[in-house]
Amino acid sequence: MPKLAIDPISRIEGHLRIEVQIDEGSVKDAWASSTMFRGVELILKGRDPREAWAITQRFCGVCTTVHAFSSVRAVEDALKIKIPNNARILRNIIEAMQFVQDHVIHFYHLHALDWVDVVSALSADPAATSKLAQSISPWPKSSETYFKGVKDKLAVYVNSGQLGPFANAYWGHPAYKLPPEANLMAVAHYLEALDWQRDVIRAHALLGSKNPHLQTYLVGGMATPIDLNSQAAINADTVAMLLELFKTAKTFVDQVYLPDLLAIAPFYLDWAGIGGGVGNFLAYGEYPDKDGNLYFSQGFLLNKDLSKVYPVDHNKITEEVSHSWYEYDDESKGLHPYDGETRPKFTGPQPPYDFLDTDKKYTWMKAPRLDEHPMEVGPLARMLVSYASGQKDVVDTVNFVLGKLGVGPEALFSTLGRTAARCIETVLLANKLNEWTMELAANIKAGDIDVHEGTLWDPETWPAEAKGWGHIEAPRGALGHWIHIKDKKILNYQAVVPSTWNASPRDAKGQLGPYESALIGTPIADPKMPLEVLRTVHSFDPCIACGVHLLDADGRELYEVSVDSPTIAASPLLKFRS
Ligand code: NFE
Ligand code: MG
Repeated sequence: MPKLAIDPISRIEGHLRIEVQIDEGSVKDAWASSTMFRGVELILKGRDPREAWAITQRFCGVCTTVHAFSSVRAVEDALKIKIPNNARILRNIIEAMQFVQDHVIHFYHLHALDWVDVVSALSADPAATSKLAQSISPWPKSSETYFKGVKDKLAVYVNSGQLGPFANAYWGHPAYKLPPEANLMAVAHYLEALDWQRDVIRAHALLGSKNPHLQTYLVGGMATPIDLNSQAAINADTVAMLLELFKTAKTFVDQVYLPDLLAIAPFYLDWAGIGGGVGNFLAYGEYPDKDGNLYFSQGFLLNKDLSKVYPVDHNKITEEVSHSWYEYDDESKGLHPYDGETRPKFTGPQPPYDFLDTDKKYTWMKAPRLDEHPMEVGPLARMLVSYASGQKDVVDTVNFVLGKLGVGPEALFSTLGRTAARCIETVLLANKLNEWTMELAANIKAGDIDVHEGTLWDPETWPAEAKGWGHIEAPRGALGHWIHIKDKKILNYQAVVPSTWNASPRDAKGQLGPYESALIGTPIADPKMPLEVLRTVHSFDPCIACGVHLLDADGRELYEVSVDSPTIAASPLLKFRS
């Protein structure tokens, strides 16, 4: 059977290689390989647990904030610290703003061009595009003149041969189905979203001094002071600016992102039957209210069965390495993150090579499992777990979208379902931003300006040894950090992140990971232009930087990296000393 390798898959963070076996026009087998290797966790050992967030946040520059939150929560769990109400609200606001920005960027800048043919937009009629845009949304940038301007700008790119962000795509591929006017409208929104995301993320600068990598996290709460009489603290002006930014955020989500999804999806309803994947879905849940109830539910589903939500027991989470470039003493089973080991051992081919030896080890991703099940995590997992749990906002919004598309809940188990779920949760969180900011303002008005629990800050108050689990929902899914503290220092630290779950390779039992499983059955019109593979892989929003990291318990020097790489597929160039 012919095999095909796509390396690197672009429009993602980091380096991902996908190998597929194609027969009779569809994918028969698939392998996901992270070709990138990093070493951030290495420097955590021996450090003060209170500063781990500042280092772990650097796992990734795309999902900023999430590794900081997971880290402070892991320490808080270990030391039994309860954070003040205002800190909870500030965390919800920062995290939800991260989701809203990240999901819009994903839809327009990382995923839309799998569905939108930019070159076709050049044959659009601006008047008809205006009519289309006005028929689906009250968004004001919709005149004929406006769309003519966008078309002219695009023509300059294309005619000069300098496609910029629109280079390296399969323009004209038969799997593109949108009429030219829908393509032009989507290209206009692609460009608008670039400006929008830069503007609205100023909310992070207000609450965290900068973006990415906010600076106001703190074990025990937040380091953002609240003081109505200070210009250097959260005050009435800050609240007013946040509300204004969140209005801008919500308007774009409601009037551009959601209408675009609903306008584009009907042309691709066949993708509601493609890309279902492992069918098991895990969500840790997120966004606690003042009583600790989560806005998005926690739980897991098995075999696409929405009738039963199972409770999550983190003690049943393991990581396996039977197909990963690491060593365990016994590779027939996984290790819980508290006992986690990361002993890299690269055994892949040296370049140049055509294909990886996928019967053996073939990736830098470990294989996380929950009670030995591979799990999909991310927006679809969150929406399904909340939907199956009866969370009203989720049920209503999911049903609204399904109704508009004329499909049932079974359509969610697909590439299109994954992309729709991301939009649905963005709509919900864009609403909550305003609500949580008003909740914060009401607390401040009532005289509650507490943001940090200080009594357990002093390491002298800590037990000699403690372990903790910090979890959060990151934009790409369930994220956990596990910390083992001994004598006030970090003894062991492991992160099991969303893209590790989704980009997981096979395990010792031969069970495929979510990307791999989702690719099977994908139709391929032309193996030389595997657009369809990109659609399904991108629907997960891969981030390889997050998914690969390393901890060497002994602090040994582990590897040398050759910098004269002829390609950006780095792993075959790694040379190990030990
Ligand atoms: Ni680097 Fe991340 C998110 C985390 S993905 S993007 O969302 O954690 O694995
Ligand atoms: Mg890890």
